[in-house]
Amino acid sequence: MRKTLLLLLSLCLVHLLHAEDGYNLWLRYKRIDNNNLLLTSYRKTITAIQIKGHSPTMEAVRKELELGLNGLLDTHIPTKDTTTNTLIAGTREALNLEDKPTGPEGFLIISKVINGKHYTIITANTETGVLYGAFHFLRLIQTHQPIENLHITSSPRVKLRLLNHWDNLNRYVERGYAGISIWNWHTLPDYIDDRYIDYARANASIGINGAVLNNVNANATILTGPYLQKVAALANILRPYGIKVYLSARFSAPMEIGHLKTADPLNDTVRQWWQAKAKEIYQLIPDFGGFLVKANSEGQPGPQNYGRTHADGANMLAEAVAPFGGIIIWRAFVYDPQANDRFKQAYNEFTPLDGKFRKNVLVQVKNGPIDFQPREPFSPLFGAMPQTPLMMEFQLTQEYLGQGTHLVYEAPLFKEVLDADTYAKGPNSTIAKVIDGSLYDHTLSGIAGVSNIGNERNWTGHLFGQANWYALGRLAWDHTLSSEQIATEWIGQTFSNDPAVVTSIKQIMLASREAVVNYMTPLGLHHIMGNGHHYGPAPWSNKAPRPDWDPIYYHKADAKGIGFDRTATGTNALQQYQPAVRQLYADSNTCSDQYLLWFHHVSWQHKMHSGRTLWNELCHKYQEGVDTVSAMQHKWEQLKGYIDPERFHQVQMLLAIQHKEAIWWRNVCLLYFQTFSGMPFPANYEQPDHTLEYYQQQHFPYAPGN
Ligand code: GCV
Repeated sequence: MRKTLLLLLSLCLVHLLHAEDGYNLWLRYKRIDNNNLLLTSYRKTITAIQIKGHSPTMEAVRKELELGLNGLLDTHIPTKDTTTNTLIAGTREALNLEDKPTGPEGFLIISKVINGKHYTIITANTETGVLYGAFHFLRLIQTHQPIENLHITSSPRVKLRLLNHWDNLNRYVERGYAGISIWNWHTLPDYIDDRYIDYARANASIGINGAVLNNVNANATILTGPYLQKVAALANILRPYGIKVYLSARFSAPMEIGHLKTADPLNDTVRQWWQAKAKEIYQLIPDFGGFLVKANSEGQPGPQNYGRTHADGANMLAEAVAPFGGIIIWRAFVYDPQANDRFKQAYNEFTPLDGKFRKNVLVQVKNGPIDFQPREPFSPLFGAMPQTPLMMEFQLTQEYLGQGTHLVYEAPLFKEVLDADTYAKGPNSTIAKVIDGSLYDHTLSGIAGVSNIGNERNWTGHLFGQANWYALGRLAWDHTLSSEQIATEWIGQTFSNDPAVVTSIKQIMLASREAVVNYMTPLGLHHIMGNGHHYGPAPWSNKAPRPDWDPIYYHKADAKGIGFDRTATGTNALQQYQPAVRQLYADSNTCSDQYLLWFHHVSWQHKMHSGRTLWNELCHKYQEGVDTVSAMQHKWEQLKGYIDPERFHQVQMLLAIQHKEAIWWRNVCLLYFQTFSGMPFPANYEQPDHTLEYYQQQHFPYAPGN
């Protein structure tokens, strides 16, 4: 009896050890599945590993290759000098090679026969480059690519590839849906959680090379001595993985922690305070990246409090970090309740400052002119500030995309923006070229993703949130990759390389972004979610502390029609784009459906490209969104048995929530807009099963992330 119990217990333990809880992200390194031929060929090609060097970074390379290869090939690969079929990793200098990898972060992976012996060599100009090469090599194996005859050169197109954590010092994450902050400020600097190292590995594996540790709604305490010790401890962990730490700086810190009377950027004492602070930081963290600043936005202090400009503020900080090689990332997310259109504010405030920023300043611009909506036209700032390096800000955390419970693969959104043409220097002046610096010859370039990471076991709450983190890194490295390629890689590493599984999951992922647009904000609707928490639909909302936080400000529905007229007869925000872009949107008859209500107030009877009236098209799109989620659920159900039960079940439950909420969005929006259109729901669509009043009575005081 006792023996049977023990056996059962150990079986349970084995099961637990192998339970897939998502913690290992895309670095699972499971034995090559379903392909013995491939496994045999990999085992033949790599029989030993040789690592040149013992620095912390080369140790990271060694550990990762050992962990990865031993797991994937399910055999012990010795680390030693051996006669043949060896994987060698080292810098070009250490290996004394003639082959030339590119740049400080690029790598080269080549198969070579030397004196009749077969070698696979991973090399780079720097150790970080070697680490990136090692991760790439493991990715090849994890995604079942051939490795016998390699000649791969790769280097990042964008220089700064950052995560922006909106993490507060009390560990509450603004717009975070995956638990509390992974940074345990209370136990730092003495307690080093293993998770910090796994965070570094995951980021390095996709080329992320910087992390802004704290919320842009910043607390000055992070800049005090004790906290800088904690920041330094994290910097020490992340450094071997090529990741620099950055901090969000509160503009009024000289007053709050420096006890000065002002934070005026042109005041000498204030300048000296920041210079001394920078010196203090760099003594502790010699490779500190720099500061990210949200100023004069949503109540945050900034240079305008003193009648100064964004450039005055940014330049003061830039001057302080310049001697140490630091940079300033100054956000362009500004808007003013007095203005007639929030859309126009960032352009109006920033374009006059082009050419006035110091060399070590980047201006960070959100992808769209409003705020990370399911679909936005690109921000007109891209292409409008030729003398200033502009950094892209995407949002990984799904504040407006179903938060922690909806499966939305964001790569198609990122690609749509990066591939958009600004026409700033004629056709093919894409945003990708603005961002990677090539359009205007900038050496500084950057992409940031607002992190979706928390302390939940699987890091991102929704397992598929991991794919958005992954996609950000991969696109920042190479924005020419397609959403589909990135999805294929991620699925192969995260779930399985079985073609049937890859195809099904890919279909789900690739359909998901358009689905969320359709069931939340089709045809160019935007910002019609609940106030404050931003959870769920509330298109009727009209009581926010500022009009530009109210949905009614954006949809402008009335008896005549719906949409925001941003043409010359309205706010003329369209004027901020180049003529060729304006032309795309200016006429409501030729403007693509996707952006119609972003730029036009059109009648309910307006004839759409489909031949339907606007009202019927709206009903059609909302239904299409719901139907796509049903199809996603159906596809997922078919994967039962192909995916471990833990992750299968988790996603299954979340898809059910997504479906329920897609219906909620559809019903609420159509019932509410019907009060203006006065038109019936087409009979062939599902009819709302509650009244508008029912939905208006729902309240969500504890919705997360606010
Ligand atoms: C960090 C939106 C979000 C805020 C966020 C802000 C920003 O307004 O709702 O939570 O604040 O963007 O990007 O600064």
